[in-house]
Amino acid sequence: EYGPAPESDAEARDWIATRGPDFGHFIDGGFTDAGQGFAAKNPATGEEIARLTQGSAHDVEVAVAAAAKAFSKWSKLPGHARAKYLYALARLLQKHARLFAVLETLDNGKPIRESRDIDVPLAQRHFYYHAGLAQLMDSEMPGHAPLGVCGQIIPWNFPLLMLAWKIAPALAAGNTVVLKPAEYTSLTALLFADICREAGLPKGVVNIVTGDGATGEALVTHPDVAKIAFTGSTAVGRRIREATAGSGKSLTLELGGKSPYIVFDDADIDSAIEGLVDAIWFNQGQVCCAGSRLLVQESIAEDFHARLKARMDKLRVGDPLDKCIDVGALVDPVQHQTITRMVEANTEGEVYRAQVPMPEQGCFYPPTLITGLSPAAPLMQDEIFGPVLVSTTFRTPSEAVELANNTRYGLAATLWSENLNLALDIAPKLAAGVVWVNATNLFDAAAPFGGVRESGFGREGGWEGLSAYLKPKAKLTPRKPVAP
Ligand code: TXE
Repeated sequence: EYGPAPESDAEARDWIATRGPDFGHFIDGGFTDAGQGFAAKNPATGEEIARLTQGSAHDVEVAVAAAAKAFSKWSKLPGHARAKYLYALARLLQKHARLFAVLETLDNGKPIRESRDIDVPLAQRHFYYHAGLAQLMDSEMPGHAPLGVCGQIIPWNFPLLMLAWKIAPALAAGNTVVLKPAEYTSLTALLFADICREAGLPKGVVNIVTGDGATGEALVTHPDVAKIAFTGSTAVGRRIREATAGSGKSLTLELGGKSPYIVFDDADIDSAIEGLVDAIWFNQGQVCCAGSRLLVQESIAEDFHARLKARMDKLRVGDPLDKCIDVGALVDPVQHQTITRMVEANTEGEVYRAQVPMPEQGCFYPPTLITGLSPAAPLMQDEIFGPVLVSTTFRTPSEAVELANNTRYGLAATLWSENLNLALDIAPKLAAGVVWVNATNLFDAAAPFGGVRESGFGREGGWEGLSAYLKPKAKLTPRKPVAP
């Protein structure tokens, strides 16, 4: 038994108080005055912690103009010169790691263990990796040119990490950016603006405009934006695709998922259950590639579910700043209502909620398992984006593949088996951008991440991710006629 181990939020609150608590946008290397806007809330308590400015079309206009001006110089720097700035940003993310982690947890509600050990270190790694690519680019990718001003729209589930996934490759490739963070979680993006200044990044290379969907739309439709990189819901992704059709803008979309988590009867059950804790309760299940659909072989299903329930009853739900907590708060009451509504509308199967103490206030939802659903049940098909795992059974490997692919999504898949031949046979048959075998939720800056079907298109990470920020440019010079 451990007692609570709270992480201090004093430094983060100091930062909010001195830099805010009313925040403007970061445009052309400086912060604008705060304007009309909305509250940043701590979802674990409902407390208002800062106020953010709603970005207008005019704000987007000014930010795009700053980025366009900066592009003329930034894009001409040799790769190794851009790398210097990316290394500086990576080091500053390291230097201020604790502040970033606590601020993220305050703003988003995710357990400090995750922001400290996963979000912030992966964001650092993304900048280090892309600094390396920037250095190599000139020799490895001659004949490629940056696109121009990139509009980047990110979600609230991994605010800093998604910023890193967007900004690092764009800058490495020689583009400049206007980034719009999600309205629920903008604070670490504004702290990142601070470190852009500390790194001496030239003005206008990174601009951050806060606001909601309307601000995002102004960015999407701006004629001087050469590329839109979006991570978020499939519905908004579709709108963006329609809005940019025929505009000549490049587009990458990283959207929702309903990723299968397949457990064969010969799997290492303890590891498969521990993997599920990561797959569906990591970040309260608010993960695009969450293993949210459990497919377990019929012969072991009863035992597996019993052991899973026992494990669920050991999850600790509560104050995200407590270092011992496994499951924190959902990002916002709106998400809480959506999840509650979806689960209440379900008429099939059996619902099991973890038998754990729940905080009395704040945006918390208990870890939940729903067994015995038919493949067509809405909860088997629709992304819940919360700590709710749905489960069904299969008899044969081919039935497992059929069930796994019975979805409109295709972001990730996980399979557990001790039979290497079986794993090698099944993995390529799964419609997914990534397949994890006897592991789950593994990411690397060098590994291209992205989906198929309604999970989107384009990749982030690795050379593929960098290429999405470049255009091939053929240079043909006339040859002198050769004497016969
Ligand atoms: O997402 P939105 P929401 C899924 C998940 C979740 C659901 C709704 O299922 O429950 O989406 O979440 C900006 N033009 N995912 O409503 O609206 C918005 O301001 C341009 C999966 O929060 O897609 C924010 O910055 N931009 C997902 C970003 O889009 C617009 C992560 C994402 O918000 C816009 C998040 C518009 N018309 C949600 N409307 C994942 N793939 O990880 C909104 N935005």
